[in-house]
Amino acid sequence: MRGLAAGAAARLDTFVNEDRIALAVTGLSGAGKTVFITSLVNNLLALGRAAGQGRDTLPRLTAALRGPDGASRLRGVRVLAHDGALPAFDYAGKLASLSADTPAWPAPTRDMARISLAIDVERRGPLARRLAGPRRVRLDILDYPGEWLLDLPLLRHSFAAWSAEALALLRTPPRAAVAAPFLAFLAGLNPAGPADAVAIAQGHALYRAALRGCAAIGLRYLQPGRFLAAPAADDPPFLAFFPLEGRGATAGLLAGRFAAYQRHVRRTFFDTRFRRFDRQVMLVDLLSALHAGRAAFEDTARAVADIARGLREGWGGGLRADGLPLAHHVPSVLLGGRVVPRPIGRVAFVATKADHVPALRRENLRNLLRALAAPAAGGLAGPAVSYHAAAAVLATRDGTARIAGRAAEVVQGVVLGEAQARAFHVGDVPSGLPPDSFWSDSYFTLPVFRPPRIVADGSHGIPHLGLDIILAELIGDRL
Ligand SMILES: Nc1nc2c(ncn2[C@@H]2O[C@H](COP(=O)(O)OP(=O)(O)OP(=O)(O)O)[C@@H](O)[C@H]2O)c(=O)[nH]1
Ligand SMILES: [Mg+2]
Repeated sequence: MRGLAAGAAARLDTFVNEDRIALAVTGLSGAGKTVFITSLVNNLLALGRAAGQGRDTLPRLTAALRGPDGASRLRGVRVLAHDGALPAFDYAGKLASLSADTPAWPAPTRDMARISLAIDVERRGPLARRLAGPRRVRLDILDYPGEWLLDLPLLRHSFAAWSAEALALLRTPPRAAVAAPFLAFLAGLNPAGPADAVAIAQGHALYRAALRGCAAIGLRYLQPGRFLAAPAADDPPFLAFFPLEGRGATAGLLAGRFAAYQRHVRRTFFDTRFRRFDRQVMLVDLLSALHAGRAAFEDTARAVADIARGLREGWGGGLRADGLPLAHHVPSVLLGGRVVPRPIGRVAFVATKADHVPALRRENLRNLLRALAAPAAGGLAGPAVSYHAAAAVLATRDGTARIAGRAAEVVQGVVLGEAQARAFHVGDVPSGLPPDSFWSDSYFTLPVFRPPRIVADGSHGIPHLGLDIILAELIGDRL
């Protein structure tokens, strides 16, 4: 009896005092997800450790955490033990490489990973404080590849419509040159002929090679995203498709595989994982896209717009009409703990690595991102969408230098492998879709800077630009 009462009291305590925020961090490969999460965790831990005693690593979040008396309501932050349901985000390993004697950026990651923090906060009002204990907010942070999101728009299409769109793109430069072997294969294939397993396997391999070739020249709008990874031994047979126009046995077979793939994506990603997020960060490396040239930039723009649209339709439930019986809904192992599905409440689009450009250009960068994403994401009832230009790890200082006889705003940083800081004027950042003339001045450079010195024990936080504003915007309301 007493046990039952204790159990009920514990459940009541959990219900009243615990909250859970599921924050998904995504972006195409190299966008800066791993660095972003490492810095975010490090700065939250440093802030929690200081508990109002001065080391304010995230000023705007601190402001959101201020109680009516002006004092910080933050009582502590710690990393929760991993529950093993998903690969753990290797925070210690990433921090070790950033804070090593010779600091290095963490290596690229491929899989999704999760880290959970416990944030203890005092309640806002004096009455609430008297009636209930401090709140425990569990922040689950998930790192997942944006390439998966690029598959969401694919769910909207029939095989014929997808094929027509994909092939029209592949036949356009610069894709056409990279995809030449696949296009030649298609030219020799009779869609009305019998479905030949060997030819279909060859077509699939060539299509995959074409997508990877496109990725190698900086293109980003590549579907399905899963084809960019090396083929795995346990790939299901329905994955082996490629776009094909026309009717016939081969086209029919490929359409069947395409439909099976759509069901698979819906079931494994959309219906289970995707629905559990309630806050979303979408990181975009616009500077690298500008650096890679017009075709790569336009491809990134298309990817951003499509992802924004996919997220929006996810928010609105527009893609969920799969009609699968309940038994097909795999229980979520993704975020662990109590899973209470709720719609995504807030989304932050972030242009990353903004420490490559001085302050004025950062504003342009933010506006450029807004111009790319807002037409697809904005103007909706539903989630609050914000736009940012940020650097999760600040590797430069702003400065001025004389360039061609005139004072110019620059950033000063040490290029990886060099010893001395140098001034960089990487190029202009357009504040909206770049005009044609932008692409004729090909002087946009993008050095890889050495990460700053970071105190390994995590007590000082990691210098950043704007991480606090993003956090305040995304989770401030729930703390
Ligand atoms: N200067 C600077 N460089 C950054 C910053 N964030 C990321 N970078 C650079 O971008 C590279 C990629 O960052 P990651 O965090 O590994 O990117 P990711 O999205 O996790 O990439 P994948 O794991 O390959 O998908 C890093 O190795 C750094 O060179 C930043 O805030 N400032
Ligand atoms: Mg990564």
